[in-house]
Amino acid sequence: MLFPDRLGVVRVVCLVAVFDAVVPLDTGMLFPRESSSRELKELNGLWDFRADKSANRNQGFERSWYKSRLAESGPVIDMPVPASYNDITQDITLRDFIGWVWYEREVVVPARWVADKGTRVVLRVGSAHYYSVVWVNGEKVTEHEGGHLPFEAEIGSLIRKNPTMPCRITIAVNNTLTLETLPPGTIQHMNDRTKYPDGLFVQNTDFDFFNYAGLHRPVLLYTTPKVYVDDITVVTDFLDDTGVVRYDVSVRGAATAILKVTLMDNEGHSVSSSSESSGVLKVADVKLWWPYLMHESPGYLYSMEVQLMAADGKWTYEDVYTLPVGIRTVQVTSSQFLINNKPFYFHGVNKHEDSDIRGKGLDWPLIVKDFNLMKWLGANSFRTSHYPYAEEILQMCDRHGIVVIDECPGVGIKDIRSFGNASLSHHLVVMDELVRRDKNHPSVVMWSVANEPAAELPPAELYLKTLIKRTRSLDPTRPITYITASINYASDKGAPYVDVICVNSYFSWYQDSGHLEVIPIQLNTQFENWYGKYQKPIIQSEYGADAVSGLHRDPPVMFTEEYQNAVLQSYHDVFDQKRKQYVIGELIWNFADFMTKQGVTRVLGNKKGIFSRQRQPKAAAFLLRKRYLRLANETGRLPPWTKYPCSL
Ligand code: BDP
Repeated sequence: MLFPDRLGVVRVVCLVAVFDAVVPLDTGMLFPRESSSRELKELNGLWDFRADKSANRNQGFERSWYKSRLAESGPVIDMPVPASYNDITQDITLRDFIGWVWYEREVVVPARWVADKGTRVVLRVGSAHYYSVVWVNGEKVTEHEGGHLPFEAEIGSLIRKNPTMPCRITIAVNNTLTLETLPPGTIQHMNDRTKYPDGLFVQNTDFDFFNYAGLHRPVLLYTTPKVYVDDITVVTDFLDDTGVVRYDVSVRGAATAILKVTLMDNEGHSVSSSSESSGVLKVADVKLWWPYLMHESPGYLYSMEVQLMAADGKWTYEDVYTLPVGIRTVQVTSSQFLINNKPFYFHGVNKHEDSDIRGKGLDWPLIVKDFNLMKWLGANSFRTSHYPYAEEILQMCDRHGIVVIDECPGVGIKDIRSFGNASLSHHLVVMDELVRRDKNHPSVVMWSVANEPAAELPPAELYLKTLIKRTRSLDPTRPITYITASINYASDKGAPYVDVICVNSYFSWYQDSGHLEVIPIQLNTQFENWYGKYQKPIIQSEYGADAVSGLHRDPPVMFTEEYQNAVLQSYHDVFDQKRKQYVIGELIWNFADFMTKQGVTRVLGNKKGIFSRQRQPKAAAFLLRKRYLRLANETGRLPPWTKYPCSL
């Protein structure tokens, strides 16, 4: 009822057939960048907005709200983009709204874009949670499933139909989660009239963060020539002092084009070039991309400029696209994670895209503050728990040398019905979209295909195996993992297929609450069991304890800053024994407090942050900082003169 007809869901009889049936994406998704041939117009700011509060949430479609201005079919309010809509108003029904909301904005398109038929005009939505339908001047241009990845539509011919008309963009977004969405959820209709008001339905989910919704990332228009660089793939390597950049450029709009590919150092000097659409660029005296704290100049980036020239009978086309390129390698052995052939130890955080008022909306002050905090903390890495983060964040990681485990939105997959064909088909498409978007980021060193799926259920092993196999075929160069919960040892069913074991555990918290003394034994057992069975390197991908900022008690009691510190300290003692063997990383849960759905275990959200939601440190932040700087000194291979003083 809440969804219009879905496009593109291929239904086949068995999971293996699903693998073959999902057609790989055949267009690129390069991040929109200005160049001498490409212009860009951001559509951030205020949009008209209305939630469809009709009983079946379908009035907007029934009455075709997209056909005329939204304000003509009913009242609208101001809504900032990018932002989640949930915390913007005082309306409790909007905060907890389930169903379609409608955004609209009129745009003045530069006259040249309209006049020049040799120009493509592309509308791009950075992310909209969860399901979106887009119209331009009342005509549908695209729809997209999935809340954390970009989608586009070419709208040039549409806006040329009537050049005097302003370009009216309407986007309907539905946050409903079903058994087949990612993450999954269920809608429950509360039909007992002795208990619930007429028409009440609720969204049930099995994940621990608020289901924020809306236009979460920038919406923009950009241009390319009709013949254009559609995609670029780079894979890097090095031998002694020589860097190796294997690349592949795909061109659209013409059968042939003349290309010039130039790799430049960070001062703009050409270091290698080619005129082939795919090939190998060799870089003498290569400057490798190194992680933060592993090298005195981390995050070194070259620029790959791709110039294209093409002609048809009437026109000539020129396109220029510049891609940042970091040259580095990643490998996994039975006990180590190697970056540029050197052991890398993950000392980092798990994050959320989450903050006051904006919810999951992209916010530059927040992004820069978070990077400053991560660097202050001595964190060299983070995991994009539990969904892909904004590309703008990954670009910051590339430049600052922050290593990323890139996770898809496969979180809360607990119901056996979410392991069926339709779910798997969609999950495969999401991995496709994720790899296509993020494949060229040097900071991304591993894919995570799911968080704590109920891997013990009968269909789960084949589901995970298929997912991992597909991801490996999309990107054979990066290791793959999924995140397991150590409390549920049976959740290891996908472990034979991963490269790195990632384990979450909350000893002395969800089990044996208050008993700090269990941590050394249980954590040791956890590691020995996993390594004994699989002989693969292990990352402690989550651990931690809730602490309400400013709550103190000594001896430590749960929810105080002292207890959070004590949990961390006990975990660290075990990490220090095991990291000499096969433990290759530790990621605290969580970087900052974050909002969740309401429930008896959450007081205004999850408080396992080492920073508050407003990014102020708890005691644990100082404990962790001391540790991370020490770890950087011990494992980071910095030359002695750049060692970081732990006493800071
Ligand atoms: C883990 C989940 C994470 C939760 C965390 C917790 O992966 O999303 O927020 O537990 O309970 O199992 O704090």
